[in-house]
Amino acid sequence: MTVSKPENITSRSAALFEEAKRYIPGGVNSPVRAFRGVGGNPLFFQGGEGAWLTDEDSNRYIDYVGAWGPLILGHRHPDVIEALQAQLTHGLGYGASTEAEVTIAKTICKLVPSIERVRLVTSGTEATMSAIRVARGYTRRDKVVKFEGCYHGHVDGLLVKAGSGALTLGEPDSLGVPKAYTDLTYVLPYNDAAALEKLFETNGDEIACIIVEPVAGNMNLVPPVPGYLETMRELCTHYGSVLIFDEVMTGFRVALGGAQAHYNVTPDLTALGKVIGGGLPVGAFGGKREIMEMIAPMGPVYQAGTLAGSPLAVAAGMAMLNAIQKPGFHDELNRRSKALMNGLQARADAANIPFTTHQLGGMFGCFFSEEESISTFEQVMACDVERFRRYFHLMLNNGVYLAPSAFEAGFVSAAHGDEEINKTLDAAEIAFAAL
Ligand code: KE4
Repeated sequence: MTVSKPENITSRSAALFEEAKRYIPGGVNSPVRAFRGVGGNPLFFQGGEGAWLTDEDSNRYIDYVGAWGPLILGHRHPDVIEALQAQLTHGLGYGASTEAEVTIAKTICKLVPSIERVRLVTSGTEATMSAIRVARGYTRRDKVVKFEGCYHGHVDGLLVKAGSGALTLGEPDSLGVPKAYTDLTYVLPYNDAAALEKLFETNGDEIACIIVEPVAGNMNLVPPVPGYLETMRELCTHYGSVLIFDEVMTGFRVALGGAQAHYNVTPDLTALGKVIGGGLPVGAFGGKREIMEMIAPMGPVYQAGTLAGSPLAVAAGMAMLNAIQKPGFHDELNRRSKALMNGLQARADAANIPFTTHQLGGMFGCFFSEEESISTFEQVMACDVERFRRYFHLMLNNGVYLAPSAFEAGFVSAAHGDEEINKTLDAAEIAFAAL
């Protein structure tokens, strides 16, 4: 595509961004890509290989976004490419069932035992939206509990104090969402068990469900404090509410069985996405058979999707799920992520930069903060976002592509080897010295 390059444009990415803004709101198809959280023009990428991305000006970067989590094997893993090429010889999709859908459903139920029945959709948003609808249908209740800083996709009733792009834009509440919807949504502080107990004492019998990121990854990375998830489980069991773990990001990433396996807390429903699509559009929601059988065509809760279970997307997802089941996969991913965090911490300390890290499996979070650890939305919001912005661009200029927002987690893939980790730490040493 030839894009006219006005005089003052210094790069092809910038030229493409100017062109994009003439046709796409903000020039992007998802807000966080616009670099509003870090300033400057967004990069446009021409391709990726392993742990590396190449932008439209042929600059190469070590990629810690990984398409926001799906690419746990890195870009263009041979198993995924091969699976896609094989499916292409049969077709792109039929709007009818295929054997591959049975295979991936069986695999998800095997790897996440709390999931007895699962329905595929085409995004994480659809997964969480559908899980909430079936929880409301099952309990015949309307109220939903979510947490400040947690993001579950752009579901109308959940865009209140959302994380991720909504937080990055500094407008946690979204216009266009009727007040009537958000009147049904309680928003509580994350990691505050007392506030949750208090709400259930007064309103437990009207609460259809809790939806939670069992490890918050959309206000940067904030793990649950000990006992927090267990409290949710006890309250939902006692009051007959449905506990929904939104594992769109944590699923298959913090552990093979997700955060629910890591913390040994069993939700009633789970939302999945990202990794299960191998980089193509797949989401899923599933859980207890008695709840999931409320869904059409078996039950009265309607849910549907033209491209649900797309053979191409399922082929990519299955290739990825097979690869991550190899013995030691997650131990090695955890080791590499830990090595990266330890290295960053050591270099920040050496440069006397207040810096805090969290890491779990192939996910990590870095904060410019004096705090030993970060466990609340308030602590996240008190971090030095301006310093993060400078850090982001210093790292970018040294060939490392981090999430363009202080409110996002980072992702390590199996393709991030010693070379990539060491180059990242070298870039960080330069960056910390300049902060
Ligand atoms: P999608 O509808 O974007 O596929 O998934 C929504 C979603 C649901 N739940 C969790 C825990 C999520 O993290 C997400 C989406 N994650 C963001 C990144 N933090 C997607 C990036 C974007 O919005 O462009």
